[in-house]
Amino acid sequence: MNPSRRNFFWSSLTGFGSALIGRAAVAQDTQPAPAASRASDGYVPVRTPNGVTLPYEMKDGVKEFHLIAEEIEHEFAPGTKAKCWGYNGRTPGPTIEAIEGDRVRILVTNKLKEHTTIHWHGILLPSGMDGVGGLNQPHIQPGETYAYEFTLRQHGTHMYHPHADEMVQLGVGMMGMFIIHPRQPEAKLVDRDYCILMHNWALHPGTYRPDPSVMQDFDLWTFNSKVFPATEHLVAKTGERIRIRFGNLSMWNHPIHLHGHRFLITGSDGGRWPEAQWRSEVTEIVGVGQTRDIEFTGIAGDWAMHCHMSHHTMNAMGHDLPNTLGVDQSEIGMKVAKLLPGYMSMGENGMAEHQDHTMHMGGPKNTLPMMMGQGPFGNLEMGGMFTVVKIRDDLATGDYNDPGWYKNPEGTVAYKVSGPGGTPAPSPMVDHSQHNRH
Ligand SMILES: [Cu+2]
Repeated sequence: MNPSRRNFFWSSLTGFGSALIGRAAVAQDTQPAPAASRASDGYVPVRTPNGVTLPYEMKDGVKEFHLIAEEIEHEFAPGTKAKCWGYNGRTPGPTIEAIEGDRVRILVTNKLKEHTTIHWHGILLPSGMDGVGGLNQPHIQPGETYAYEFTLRQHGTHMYHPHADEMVQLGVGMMGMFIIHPRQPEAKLVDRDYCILMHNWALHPGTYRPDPSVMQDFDLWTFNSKVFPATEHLVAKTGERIRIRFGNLSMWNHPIHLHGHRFLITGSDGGRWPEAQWRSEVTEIVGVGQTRDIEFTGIAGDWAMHCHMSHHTMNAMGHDLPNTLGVDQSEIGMKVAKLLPGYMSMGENGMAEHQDHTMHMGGPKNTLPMMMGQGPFGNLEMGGMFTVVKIRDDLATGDYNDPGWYKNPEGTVAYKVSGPGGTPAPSPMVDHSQHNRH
């Protein structure tokens, strides 16, 4: 970014500069794919995978946003829909994005059948704007619109959610992210800026509404309310500096693990940390109610990024299965299947076979298979909080389109040496176009 140009935007919080930023935000909402360039925006707009950024209007120097709390139909992945609650037709609600020093007004219209409020999680503001129903304000009744208005006195990765009937309203999807860019240029600039809000859901097999009373035994673990393989892949160019901002409004802590890179933890809802506090990690726990920013330089490849709680990368499953590992069940399995069509136990040798079984065995209605996803080499056997970070040499700046699977350079794929399958096969992903040039 060009700091002098950016200073121009900061010095003109009303007027021309801000109007430009406002248009970019609207454009990003209607076409979520490309982020505008730094030069025209003053910052790299945050991209919310599977989501959108909330547009705003400049009104007398105030950025005015509008959130509508309402019931929605949400698809976690093709095959599972549910009646959830969210904002502006989606869960999570649109990402609010602004700059330190901005004055913001957020109108909140309640189209639910019970009262609600919004709490601006981690944001420094007057007590009466903090959104705890009964403590800081009267509840927003059905049909009412309230205005929250405050000046942003900080930067960082923040969240918003109701502070009214919290267990229910959060449990069925009401939440969003609130990103505040710093007023001064960051010492180390990023080229791509992603945000992912994590949640958990108890959508019992065969049902259509998430059960908000569940405390621990959740069925669906989501990045921006999607489960793999419906989670959007994160795309970047080799050598770019990438930031991913994680927020956690679920009921578990999530150790987020990125393959192929060492990343730095550079910030949180406390803003961007002083560089001396940055830590080098490959896994970082994002606790309940916390946010964490990670930054790294992209290395070419297809890299898994997922929660390391292994049940959190599975979709709906029963957790009270008898442990049949090492037990030959062929005879008993046939007997049970006669009584219970579609019966599937944990396998004798493991559960990997389940992804293939789901091709021919019907599960309960509106329920995803436990393991899903196809890669270039076969079944991924994943679900839930899993996605792929795709980093490519030949990507244009600001191009967020899915580049397809990585073409591994020759000699860089694990290969079979021996086994019952006969002659070792050559790597299926050799890039012959590259090979021919050598
Ligand atoms: Cu997790």
